[in-house]
Amino acid sequence: MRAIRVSPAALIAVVVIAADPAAAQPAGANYDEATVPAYTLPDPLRFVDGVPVGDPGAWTSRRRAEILRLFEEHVYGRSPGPPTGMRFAVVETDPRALGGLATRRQVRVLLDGTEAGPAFDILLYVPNAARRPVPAFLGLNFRGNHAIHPDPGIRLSPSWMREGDGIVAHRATDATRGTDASSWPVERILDRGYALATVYYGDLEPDHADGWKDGVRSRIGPGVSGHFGPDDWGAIGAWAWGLSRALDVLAKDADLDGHRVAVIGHSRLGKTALWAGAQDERFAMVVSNDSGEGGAALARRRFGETTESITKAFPHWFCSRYREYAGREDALPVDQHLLLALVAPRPLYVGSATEDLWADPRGEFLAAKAAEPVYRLLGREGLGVEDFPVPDRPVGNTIGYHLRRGPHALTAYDWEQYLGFADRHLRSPHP
Ligand code: GTR
Repeated sequence: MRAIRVSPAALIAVVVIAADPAAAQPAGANYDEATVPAYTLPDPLRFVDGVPVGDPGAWTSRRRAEILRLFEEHVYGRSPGPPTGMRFAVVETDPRALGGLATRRQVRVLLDGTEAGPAFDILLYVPNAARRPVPAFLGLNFRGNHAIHPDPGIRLSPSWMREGDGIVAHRATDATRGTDASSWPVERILDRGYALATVYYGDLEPDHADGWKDGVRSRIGPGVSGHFGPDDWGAIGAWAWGLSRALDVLAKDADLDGHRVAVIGHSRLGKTALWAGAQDERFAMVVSNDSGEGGAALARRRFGETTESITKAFPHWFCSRYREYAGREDALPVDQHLLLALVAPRPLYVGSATEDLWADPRGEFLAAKAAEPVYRLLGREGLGVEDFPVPDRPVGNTIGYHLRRGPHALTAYDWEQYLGFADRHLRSPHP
């Protein structure tokens, strides 16, 4: 081993850089709490015309629908309903997977009922030791089902992948098996009595500007005509729609309790989990991990990523009207606390990380806090704390929140909190 000489000054510089998470974030954004301008959020408990939402019935029957429509029209776009003719086939089963810990099932979902039509693959593990029907977590993954665990029985995804280690001509090779395992502590989830279902998000739509041409949006809904209106669905809409289609299938599985399925996602897929959970009330619990701008973080708070940066870098994620709000967040008829409020009264967990300033952890906490009046109206406590917590101290009640120490990632620590939260809220079987 070769000795490297480091001067004390260089050492200090290294320490300073390591202690300044903003240094690791994309440049050009505001990371200074002192310079965040004042903003006013839309009141969740007031209709657009200013009339107060006086009781739970007014929320459930009218205000909820009003907010959902605003998110469709201005942020994510409208999604079609379930497709006609959808069918699925269990293409592989192993009752003794992972050394006997779980039953593995792989399900091919044919969205228009034809082999040639749009399709996606569900990977499902059901813990063998758990009493049926089992509660489940469902989440989209970034690198293919085969990347969540080295289990050689998982079918290698044939779908388009972003270039990277082990990807050849945009297709996965065996070298990518298990490469995303750190985000998916599969054995731990199963040991805790939960099933895990996952789908590769690229099955629904490859994540790039022209991805819609090879995804569900070119085959189902308005994109079939080759034209998207300002409030037609974007990629997040398509991915979220896919989560609902996966739930359609999981709800028919006798081993699972379709009334106790939590939807989870990290980063852009955290935005997607929130939008899926907001629209589809069959999801019994919603988990957003480091979802940031366009997810749990307030758009009006000028900290980290902004509407301008996200709509420039990822215009395909949203409906095209959303771009009109770049630099004019105050003109948006919604903000992200209203998205969180759409989950009420169901349990909602928002996870942030100290070094993920781009996602604005404090803005995520404040959005959860600002969703609380809706939980209260519906007889739930919500967060139940006033102050932004210190790192690694999870807080909350029907809304959970933590600020994990560390970078932008979905980690074993995050999962521990989500599993504990699920234990508190999804434990007892649905009547
Ligand atoms: C970033 C994007 C974030 C977040 C992240 C991710 O580049 O700006 O909004 O979604 O990607 O999904 O990893």
